[in-house]
Amino acid sequence: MQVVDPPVLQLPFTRRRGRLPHPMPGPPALFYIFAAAAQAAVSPRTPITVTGHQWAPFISPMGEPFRARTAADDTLANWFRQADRNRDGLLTAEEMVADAERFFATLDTDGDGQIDPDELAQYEYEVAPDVQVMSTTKRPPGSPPLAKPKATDEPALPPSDKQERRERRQREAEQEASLGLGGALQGAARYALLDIPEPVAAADIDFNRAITLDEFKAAAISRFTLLDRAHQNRFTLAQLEALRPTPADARRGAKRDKDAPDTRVGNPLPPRE
Ligand SMILES: [Ca+2]
Ligand SMILES: [Ca+2]
Repeated sequence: MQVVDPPVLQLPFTRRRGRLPHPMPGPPALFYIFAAAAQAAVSPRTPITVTGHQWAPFISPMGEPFRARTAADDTLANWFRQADRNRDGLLTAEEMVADAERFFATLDTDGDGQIDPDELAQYEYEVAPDVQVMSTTKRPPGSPPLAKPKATDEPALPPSDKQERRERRQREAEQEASLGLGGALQGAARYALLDIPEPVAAADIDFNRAITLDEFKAAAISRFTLLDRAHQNRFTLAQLEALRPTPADARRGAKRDKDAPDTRVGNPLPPRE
């Protein structure tokens, strides 16, 4: 079964970065396909489709989502085993670069050697809508749904006031999230080992809104260095497991102790040459 996020919560990175090269419907106009209703949801204008997923994916250091098919699926291990090409249980920088190269080829759909803005939009809307900042944080595979929030003691409001208040909260939450306030992890960082909300766009070192293979490979090396905390030029799956964010880290609105050291690993941009 698939579930979708409320359309109003979609705040993709690409729309915030500037105008797209072709007209694209705003989030409220987007089509959301439920597995059961896929056949019915067809538009003659073929808008971009955002597909919701029930469970949290694992998002690889380069931004590739790995989704659980069953509650027992270990999505981090699935990525690790795929990237560990010689199957020695260790991931090296070379293997991580090779993995980045493979994923890059799937994103560069027109094969011109760079991820263009429209290909970036395709990544953010279709490949990994989970990276969108205001999308609802998914629960780990197999975990039970969260209990519904308790009814508050607030007096019942007329529908218009309620709506106004909801919209105001929504605006405040969006603003807080876009400013990185609140301490909760953002976008892909909720499901990843590194604190990089949009791992593909973050590889655009020269900010020209296109990501070349060289930029993507440089990002892979930089991210490998961040993950290689023991400085052994390799790491194991067990070492990565320890870096996974907990559901509490990922919860929107979760507050961090202001005096606590920030143990999240970030700094997504490789050094300039
Ligand atoms: Ca290996
Ligand atoms: Ca391209």
